[in-house]
Amino acid sequence: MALPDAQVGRTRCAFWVLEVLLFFLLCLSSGLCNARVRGVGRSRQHANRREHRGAEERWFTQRLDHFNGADGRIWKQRYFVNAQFYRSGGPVFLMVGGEGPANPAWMQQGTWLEYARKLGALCFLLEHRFYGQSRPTEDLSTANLRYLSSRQALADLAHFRSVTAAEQGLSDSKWVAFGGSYPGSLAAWFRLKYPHLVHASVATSAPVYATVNFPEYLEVVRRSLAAENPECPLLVKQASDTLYQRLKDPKLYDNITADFSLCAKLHIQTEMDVAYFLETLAGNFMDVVQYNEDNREFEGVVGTNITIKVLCGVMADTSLGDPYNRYAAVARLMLKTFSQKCLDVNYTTYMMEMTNTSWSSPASGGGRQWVYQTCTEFGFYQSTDSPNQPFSGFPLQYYLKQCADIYDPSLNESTLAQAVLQTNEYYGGYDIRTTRIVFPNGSIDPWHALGITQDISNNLPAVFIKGTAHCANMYPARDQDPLQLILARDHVFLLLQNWLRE
Ligand SMILES: *[C@@H]1O[C@H](CO)[C@@H](O)[C@H](O)[C@H]1NC(C)=O
Ligand SMILES: *[C@@H]1O[C@H](CO)[C@@H](O)[C@H](O)[C@H]1NC(C)=O
Ligand SMILES: *[C@@H]1O[C@H](CO)[C@@H](O)[C@H](O)[C@H]1NC(C)=O
Ligand SMILES: *[C@@H]1O[C@H](CO)[C@@H](O)[C@H](O)[C@H]1NC(C)=O
Ligand SMILES: *[C@@H]1O[C@H](CO)[C@@H](O)[C@H](O)[C@H]1NC(C)=O
Ligand SMILES: CC(=O)N[C@H]1CO[C@H](CO)[C@@H](O)[C@@H]1O
Repeated sequence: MALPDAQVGRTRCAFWVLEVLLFFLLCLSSGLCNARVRGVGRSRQHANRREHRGAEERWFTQRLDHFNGADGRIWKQRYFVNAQFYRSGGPVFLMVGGEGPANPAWMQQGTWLEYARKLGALCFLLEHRFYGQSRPTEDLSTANLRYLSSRQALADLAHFRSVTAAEQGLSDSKWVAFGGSYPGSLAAWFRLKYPHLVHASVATSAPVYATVNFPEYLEVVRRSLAAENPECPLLVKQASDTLYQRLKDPKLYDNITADFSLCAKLHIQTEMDVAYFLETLAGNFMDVVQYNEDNREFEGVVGTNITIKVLCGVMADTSLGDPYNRYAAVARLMLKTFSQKCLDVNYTTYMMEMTNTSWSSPASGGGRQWVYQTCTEFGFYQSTDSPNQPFSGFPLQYYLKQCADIYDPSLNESTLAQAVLQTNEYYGGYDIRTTRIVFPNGSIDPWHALGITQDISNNLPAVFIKGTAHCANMYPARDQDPLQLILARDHVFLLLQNWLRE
């Protein structure tokens, strides 16, 4: 269930995920597209269940700090190779890892391999530093996390690309970067910052614009629910307002405990407890919208048959009582779907897990690291600070306080605002200036609000996929794929084919 970036910035395509979910979706990514991660604490990490399946893992030596020539410390970064489609003289495809363990399932399945087969490409997947088995430091202390940033990750990619090309005679080959969600942004930025190393990029569902507060995420959730049934977000709003009010009356805690099948009696001590509880419940809707009908057969993806249609069906079902009762029914449905007996929401436990700096702690699957990146580079906080969205009770301050509580009391709104400004200054935000990057986006994916959604130029096209969610075009094709999705995959292929001739 929930992994932590929900709490702070849910991204991720479902796929990287190897972990298993606990109860809402989980997805602790495994890399490419990351999903949201919430309640890391509450998620269990069986990571790497499938870690060795198929693809052989290899290790590459990297420097800890690419930006300090006086620091000679090194570490080993994990990567995977698939040479099965390679034809001499063909391009090299590099899948960029993201905020979770790299999922070797990508070496067996996925649209990019289809492209590789047609184009004779050699395929690599490089795990992101500080995630999965790519562990540059002995633990995840806040001091060590200073070496975790998108800039260091891009320098890892550049070094991997240069050395691998030199060693394997691939220096004259055209390298193409792929990624979805945060790694989609990295794929775009890799081309932007290292144009001599990367010929083209496919940046799927990529949030290229950093922003401290991201209430637009929930606005898209509202629109995506409304597209199913205009009443649906209104009913959700009534329900969450009612719940928010009831949380103010301790006499109702027994009722709420029973209604939402909580594992322990509701016990509210701080505003953070309230916000965490409300955010967890809203997470049911956020996850379902973000991954609506994404390919559920993909190896490693948390599969469920719960779609926007199903949730809105429950919200409209008058036999379940008033909207508040239906909202509780949604929560119970999600528990049942993920075979959970009860809803374990405890902010104190979550904090204990998020502050644990051990590589063996539950939050080391990516939650502690990703939230650190949101606190120091991107923000992306999916707050309720907009009147045009249906949820209540988890404002920006709730997320900012976590940065201070988890990492360092000196992290506050102004330090993050500065950092976000610098991120956009460094990469250009929406105003990215380079060539040969395609930006596929799904119309119902809440992340498209921070993505490139219109062609910037002939050389920087957007590919719009009506009716799909986060990273849909990266999954293997299915019979039931909508026409738009099929066309989008073909469109990206034609672009690649043309670009590789240039
Ligand atoms: C709370 O639960 C009690 C006992 O089940 C029930 O009688 C009462 O109506 C409930 N109150 C609310 C506001 O749901
Ligand atoms: C949450 O967990 C903490 C520490 O494990 C415990 O002391 C507290 O009672 C729990 N709160 C609830 C509401 O269960
Ligand atoms: C989802 O699938 C399960 C098992 O196949 C089934 O029992 C359940 O009714 C389905 N739920 C929905 C909402 O379709
Ligand atoms: C951190 O997590 C590990 C693994 O779950 C556990 O053994 C250790 O006691 C935890 N450390 C703290 C300080 O809670
Ligand atoms: C934020 O923290 C910095 C130190 O890290 C401090 O100088 C500044 O006054 C703080 N700002 C606010 C708004 O608390
Ligand atoms: C949802 C969304 O923003 N979709 C955009 C994706 O890109 C196309 C351009 O190809 C835009 O027209 C869509 O609005």
